[in-house]
Amino acid sequence: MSKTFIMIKPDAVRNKHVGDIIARIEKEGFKILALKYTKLAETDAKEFYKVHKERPFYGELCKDMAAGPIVVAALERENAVLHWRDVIGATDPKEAKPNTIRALYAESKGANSVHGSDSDENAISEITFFFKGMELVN
Ligand code: IDP
Ligand code: MG
Repeated sequence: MSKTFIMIKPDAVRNKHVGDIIARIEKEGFKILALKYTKLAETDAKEFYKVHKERPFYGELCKDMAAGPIVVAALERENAVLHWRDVIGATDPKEAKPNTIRALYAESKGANSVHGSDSDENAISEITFFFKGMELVN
């Protein structure tokens, strides 16, 4: 078993896809270890996405991520990081495979509905970023 961190981004919350995406999480066999509805301050978005700070879209990305409420969760499953990346699809919804979350719900490459950790190591640090001091359910 391994863990991943996922976020339902402001565009998907605004477009009322929270229920669909949580249903998909359960259908894909993930166990929910922690779940929170919250909103990022722009400074927190900058910290969360700091690996992208040299990229041209960084400013817009951080503004968009702080533009409205989000849902964040820590999930557990066999091969959690890679399985969730498969379920969400390519960054650009135009390139995402049919029935992936981004193909179904994303508005654009920036407003692409969901986040998923890219490694086991980043999963742990992203879970800590949002759930520090909180015991994960087991
Ligand atoms: P990922 O979310 O598929 O892992 P990353 O390359 O890690 O993609 O980029 C982080 C986020 O930055 C993306 O999910 C998307 O919201 C945004 N982003 C990435 N590339 C672009 C772009 O070319 N234009 C606008 N936003 C982008
Ligand atoms: Mg990424």
